[in-house]
Amino acid sequence: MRICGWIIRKKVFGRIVIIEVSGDTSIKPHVLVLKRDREPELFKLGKELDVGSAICFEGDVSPIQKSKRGVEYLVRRIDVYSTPLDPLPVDTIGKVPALLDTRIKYRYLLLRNPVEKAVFRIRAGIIEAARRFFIERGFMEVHTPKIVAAGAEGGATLFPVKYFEYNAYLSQSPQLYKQMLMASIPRVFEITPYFRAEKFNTTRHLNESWGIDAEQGFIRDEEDVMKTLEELISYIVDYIRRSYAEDLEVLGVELKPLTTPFKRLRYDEVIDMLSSEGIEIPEGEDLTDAAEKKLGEIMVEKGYEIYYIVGFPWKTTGFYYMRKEDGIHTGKFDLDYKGLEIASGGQREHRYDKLVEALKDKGLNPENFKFYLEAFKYGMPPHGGFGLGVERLMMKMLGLQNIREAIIFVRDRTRLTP
Ligand code: AMO
Repeated sequence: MRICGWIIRKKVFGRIVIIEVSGDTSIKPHVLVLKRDREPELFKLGKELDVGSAICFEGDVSPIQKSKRGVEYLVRRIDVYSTPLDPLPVDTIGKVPALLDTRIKYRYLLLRNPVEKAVFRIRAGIIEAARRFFIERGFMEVHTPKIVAAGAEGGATLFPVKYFEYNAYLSQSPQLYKQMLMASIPRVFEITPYFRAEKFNTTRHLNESWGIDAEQGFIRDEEDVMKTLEELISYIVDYIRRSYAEDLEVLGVELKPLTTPFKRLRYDEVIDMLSSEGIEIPEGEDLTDAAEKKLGEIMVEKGYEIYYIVGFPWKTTGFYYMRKEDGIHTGKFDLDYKGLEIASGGQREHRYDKLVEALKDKGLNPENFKFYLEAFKYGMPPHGGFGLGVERLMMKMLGLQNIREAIIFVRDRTRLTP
């Protein structure tokens, strides 16, 4: 057996050297036990090797297993490929805690630590699960442009890009494109970055975050979409519980399965609940972060960790949501998990004339959305979809306090490197 990785810990006890190697074949380290009397050459080499070195070893699982930290090996050969030029700037076994700033700067090194690695193995598992879920249900994976001429989620959060002689932006959301595809493919999904020029520095916002987006056609109303989303999330949670049990254990996370259907709360009901707690939401405004948090506390107390908020008033939503017959409410919903919005979506307006009216009503110029509107002229079915934030879902599944713990390379208000 030949295993490769990095030395994350080394201990010398008289005639024994114990080396822990973090590789990619297991979440826990491989423990190399080198004895002076048994393998004198390797013992000598082991004593000299620095923490941080990149090595490969050949050996077999030892018949005696004493270490609680990982599987012990009897070693026949060690090849050293690279040794650190400087002492490591962070502790890759996590004994010496580092400030968040340092952790973000050196996350690519910290990933040698099983705890850190588990977070991102689970992230990969979430993406893997989502892809399986959609494929099993006949959704087709698509890729839409990330350099765009118009945004769907409000002008203030667009990053401008110079595109030859044109003004362009980085895509905030695949919204317009996934809707246009409803003219030909009734079920699509995309796993995509969102670029948002939000200036605030919070524990729940990134300027480059990732979303799991879906759109489905021929729906009756937003309930069809909510069913897909709740099934997706419970599928992801089950998949991680089943396939990443060791990672959850390393993180000390007890991930509870979720039962569907999720609880539904009406927006108006939420406003009343918050009001009786002394939090007033001005008429027609979206929930603030503090209001969301408070609602989360109330709901967790009632036994609901995850719940929908439905029936958002038109005043609070994007232009593309379907207005209900009362003219006040819409088919927009949010999905909140322990007091944090992790997804939003809903039924869209698919009727050309109403959509043009909606753009104007929101003070947008239909001319800028011509390419999008065109798609609604040729047999657009009723449709809806959602965007689920990957990092926010991770925060709540794994109990991470800051969204920056859920992405390897962070893009926020002050970080453009590494
Ligand atoms: P929305 O703007 O609510 O909806 O975004 C969907 C989800 O994406 C995540 N998210 C973010 N996560 C971290 N930092 C950010 N700056 C950030 N912005 C968004 C959140 C949020 O719930 N087009 C619609 C979706 C749809 O209707 O299909 C949209 O983008 O988890």
